[in-house]
Amino acid sequence: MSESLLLQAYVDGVCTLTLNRPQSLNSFNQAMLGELLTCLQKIAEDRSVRCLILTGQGRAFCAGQDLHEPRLGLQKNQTRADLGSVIEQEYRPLILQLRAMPIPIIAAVNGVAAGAGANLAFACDIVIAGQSASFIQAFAKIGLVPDCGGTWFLPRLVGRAHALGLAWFGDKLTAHEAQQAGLIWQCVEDEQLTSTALALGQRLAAMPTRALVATRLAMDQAQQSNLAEALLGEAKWQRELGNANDYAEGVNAFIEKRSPHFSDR
Ligand code: T3D
Repeated sequence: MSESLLLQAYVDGVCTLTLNRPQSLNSFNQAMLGELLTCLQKIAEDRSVRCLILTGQGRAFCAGQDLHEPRLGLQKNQTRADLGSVIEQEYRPLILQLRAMPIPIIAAVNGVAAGAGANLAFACDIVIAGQSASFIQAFAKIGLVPDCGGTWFLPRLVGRAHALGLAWFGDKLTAHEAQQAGLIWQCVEDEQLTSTALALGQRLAAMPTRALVATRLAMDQAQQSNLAEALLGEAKWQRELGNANDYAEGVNAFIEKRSPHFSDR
């Protein structure tokens, strides 16, 4: 029986998904792309899951597209795949699904994250990495532009000058450098990565999920708007959240000097 390309574990409302092609540094083949998308869609519907952690099996997080995959047609005399279609039909839905998840998402980057693998991590809400992890915008080295949202995420995370440098030179950025550059939230000891990710996941799972997700959406929308529009956007979110159970629960818990129990999603 073939082993699953995606391992799943559940603890206290936190789901951990582990990319499981360690022999190819968890690079994406068509099957793993499909499995990940389907799994995200199921998790989005599962109200018992309040936080998602994405990580990799073995010594890598994800090395991007599997460059050995026969369907790319890179062998002599083969017909080349239309990469535009691969991106449109497989990677784009995956990134959009991640960004639309109704729960917070943590990338626990356990090793090298290259190409689409790096930008998969940057599509997550909080990125933490083990000290021996690294990030590589590998695209220019093989004659491509950053995909999986790299052209959108990188300038927003580190500004145009840094983003272009990262994309053109494709140099390896250590986890520590990535943290210094503001690309990721936290760099931790390798041995602490799993426990830190789970602790953050449990903390987020106990928080008001709808407000966390609304914050992600409001920030993304504010990037496209002027201040007046952003203020209106905030009013729209507060109107909606102010009518939700979690707001009343949070305020009541404060007044009654007890821990809140949030349940909205
Ligand atoms: O193409 C499309 O459909 C469009 C979509 C594009 C999205 C993309 O992601 S483009 C970018 C693709 N990824 C890369 O270009 C990264 C290629 N890999 C590397 O540069 C290096 O492997 C790493 C920097 C990630 C790690 O280096 P290192 O020295 O630690 O390991 P290694 O020896 O290079 O690799 C170990 C094994 O993993 C090796 O297999 P082997 O020789 O032991 O049997 C290697 O072939 C395999 N591997 C690593 N990356 C990939 C891969 N196999 C398939 N695809 C990979 N991307």
